[in-house]
Amino acid sequence: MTKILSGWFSELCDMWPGIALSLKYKKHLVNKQSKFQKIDLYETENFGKMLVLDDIIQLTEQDEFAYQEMMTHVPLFSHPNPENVLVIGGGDGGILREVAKHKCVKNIDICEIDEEVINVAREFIPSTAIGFEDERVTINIADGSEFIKERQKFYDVIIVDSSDPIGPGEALFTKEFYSTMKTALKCDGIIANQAESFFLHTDVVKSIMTIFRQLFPIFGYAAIFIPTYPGGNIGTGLGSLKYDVRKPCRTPDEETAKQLKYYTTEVHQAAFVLPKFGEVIYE
Ligand code: 4ZY
Repeated sequence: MTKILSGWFSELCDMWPGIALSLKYKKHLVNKQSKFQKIDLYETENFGKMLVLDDIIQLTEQDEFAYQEMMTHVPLFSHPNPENVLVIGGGDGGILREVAKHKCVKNIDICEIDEEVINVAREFIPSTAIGFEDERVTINIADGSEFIKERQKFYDVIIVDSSDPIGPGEALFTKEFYSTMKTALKCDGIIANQAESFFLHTDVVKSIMTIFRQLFPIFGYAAIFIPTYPGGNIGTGLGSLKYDVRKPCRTPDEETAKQLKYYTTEVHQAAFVLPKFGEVIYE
């Protein structure tokens, strides 16, 4: 763990050189090494529990809703009748919690490579781990690319909740990976991924959009505001075989709308509108 000040966690990473977000914490509750990565969990002063993998913040209880809602509801409300949904990664359970809000969904598979992340979430972050409790969820501890070999043309929506393209996460940002994922989508399927910040990681986002342009007739990037990700923003990349991901074709019912804190039909559409300089990701 890298610390600048005692009692503060500082996120130093070569992907965002010279800038580091720091959070003050009360307790360092978990510090373990799994087969795949270092797992830390903090009780912060102001952002609730914070999950950190290999020294990179994965979520805080205070603002995780922004990422989980947008990663989930942008692809799902763009599809008229999503029944089979796959989440790759997402071991904290937050995306599952959001997918489960769609009553039309019949089957939710999660494919997480590191069981220890699920165990830590279940023990310490019940607000996201509640996603595992939905009876439509099946947990698969496996490599995503291997898992989908037996699920060809099966999914309506695939959500890739990855960490950053450094170390093990790098494979989840390649054309090879998305070509493989495409084979598991139905002919009108939609894929969404963690697509980094258009502000800080323009080249990474541009590369994702280039891959999606080559594989999907419809594609785009929706920006998300979130204080505890690098630069205070992140985005989801969308690739779609049929439906226009920029215009939702369903809307949250009254009960679901009450549970949502970030996503609205208006936010869905507005998230695709980038500042002028951001449009470079489509060049
Ligand atoms: N899995 C979400 C996530 C996104 C970005 C970063 C870390 C985690 N940096």
